[in-house]
Amino acid sequence: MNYTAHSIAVLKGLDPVRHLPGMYTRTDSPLHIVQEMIDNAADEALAGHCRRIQVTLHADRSVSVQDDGRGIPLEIHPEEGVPTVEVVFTHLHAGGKFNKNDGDSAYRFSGGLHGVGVSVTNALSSRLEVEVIRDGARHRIVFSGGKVVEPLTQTGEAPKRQSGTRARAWPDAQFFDTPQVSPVELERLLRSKAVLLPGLEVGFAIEGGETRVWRFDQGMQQYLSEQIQDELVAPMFVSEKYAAAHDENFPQGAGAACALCWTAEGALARESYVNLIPTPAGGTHEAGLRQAAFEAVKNFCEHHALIPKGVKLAAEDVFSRMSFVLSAKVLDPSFQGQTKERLNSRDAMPLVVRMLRDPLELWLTGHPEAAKKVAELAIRAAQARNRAGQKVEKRKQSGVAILPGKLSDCQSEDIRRNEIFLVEGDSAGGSAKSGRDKEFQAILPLRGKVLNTWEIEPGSLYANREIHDIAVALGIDPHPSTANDKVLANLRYGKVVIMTDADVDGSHIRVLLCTLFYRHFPRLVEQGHLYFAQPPLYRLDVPGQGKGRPPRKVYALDENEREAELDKLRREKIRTENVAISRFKGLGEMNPEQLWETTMCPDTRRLMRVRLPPQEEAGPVMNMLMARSESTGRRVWMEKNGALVGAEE
Ligand code: 0RA
Repeated sequence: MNYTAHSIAVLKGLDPVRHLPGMYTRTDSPLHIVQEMIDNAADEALAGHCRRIQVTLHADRSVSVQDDGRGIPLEIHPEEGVPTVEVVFTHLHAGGKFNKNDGDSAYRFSGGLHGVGVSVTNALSSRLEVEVIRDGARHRIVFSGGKVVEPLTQTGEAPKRQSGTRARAWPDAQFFDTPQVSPVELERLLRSKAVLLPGLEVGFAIEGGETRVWRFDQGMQQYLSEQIQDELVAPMFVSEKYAAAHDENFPQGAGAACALCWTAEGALARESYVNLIPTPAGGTHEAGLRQAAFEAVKNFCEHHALIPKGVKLAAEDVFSRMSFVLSAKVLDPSFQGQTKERLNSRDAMPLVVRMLRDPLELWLTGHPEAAKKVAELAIRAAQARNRAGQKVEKRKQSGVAILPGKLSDCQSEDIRRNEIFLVEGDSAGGSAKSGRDKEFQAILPLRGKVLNTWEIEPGSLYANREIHDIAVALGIDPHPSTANDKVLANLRYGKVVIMTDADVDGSHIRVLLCTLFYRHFPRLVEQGHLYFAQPPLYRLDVPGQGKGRPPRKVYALDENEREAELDKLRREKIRTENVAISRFKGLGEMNPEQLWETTMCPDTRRLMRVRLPPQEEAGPVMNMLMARSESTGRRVWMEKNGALVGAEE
């Protein structure tokens, strides 16, 4: 454990959790604090010590979770001077203390929605009882509101070989929107644990009601077969692969398991997990699966010359009829979205690609007849997509003037999918041009500062070359805010992305572009077509680590991410004193591949969509910011607030 005195002081008590529960868990229902208890038991199963987990929803709304694992350790904790079981339930982050740094420990990949552990459950419960059986005895400790009310005592004998833990929590209704744990959600969660831990028996009982037991000896393969009603195009593919010690790119044990299949029709079944935690909103691991499947099928098609002339396969063509269960193991996963149900750890994408692409390609090659059926399905999807694209192509060409010379346009005709990046400066424009996917991404480099158009008459806008080029590239004309959506009929890109440096000049250009769109192309913003790219703020230069581990660069979006990345490096036993951290100055500092991966690739970038507040609120603020007569004080405001308020993609 590498806790400094400072972090112990900060992390110790549970009062902060009771003060601001929303910072530590979801508070819509107690499900998530119950989930923490279940995750603990599941982690014990993951470590191979537990065969059965029993969960009971009691009539008084308390929930108990029982496992036959080793039993939470009881010995006095060397630093805290109280029994370890007490530490587990009373210290934030205690979950991380189970040897997360030890390369062999299964707990390295343990879940915990926010990694805060079961102490949060305790803090938000009016009562919590824990019984531990181990070393031939039964023991019990009881808490209330996170504080010990009955210290650890031995309550009886037990057979020598018996062991396990039972925790029963009474979630405190005052912290939750509803006091009730939804049995349906609980069931789904428990079933998923059984799916992901083959052979584990998971029981669920509602006191005075029904009981259920799940057990999947064939794990996700069995589960996926049960979910799919329709005929498979090819037999199911199943694979599991994890990084070995001293892997060049990934920490030991990181990797993925999956079962996948294709059906020509009917409902799809898609589920993904990270460290056994459900990710209903997908994320970077699913993006990796999609990429892996795409590359494997595409390579197979190319080797067998299956693709008809004029057809170009896209990832979506391969993915759209694919059902899967994906279980990724990622060190220190980070989640995104209001409900934290989407994985956004950047390295999960290349990780899953690495672990699944080659096995799938090998499998396709080994089952050529089945693989050809999959290929045909994807090719048909591509042809259908191309037909749909041709309809809009007409639109794309009609009435558009000659495109500006410095525009590097994309190839696709699929307007909804196409994107244009408005890039500050020619050098960044050059990187973006080589880094992009020219299939659907266009680049328009902008030279210097854009004109402040707040007080420019619509009629004289085009006198400015830059603005003329932007309008022509986008295929739309300036319009008043009262215009209807027909003014967007010839829009050539579904996403218009402003990509500027993360410095003062960059944010100034961002503001000027926002002003242009807000004032003169309001329907574009209203319809949600305008975005900001978010280039990373920090670069970490990690020196080479001896045999086979070359130096590498890691990017972090902000301070939080920077600290999380440093943590991860420490876990990989890399001395972070030798990691040079630089604050990023401009897009031009990144090479094209890095720019692609961090800022442009749809699966790994962070885009922010620009949203419009109602006109009557935004108007006066914009005037304050942009009118010539209002110059004082606004530069400061702009540097602080950037531009219009955005929300994540
Ligand atoms: C770390 C070490 C050991 C047990 C556990 C964790 C453990 C935690 C929980 C939480 C719920 N059920 C659990 N079961 C086990 C045991 C280490 C040892 O005995 O050597």
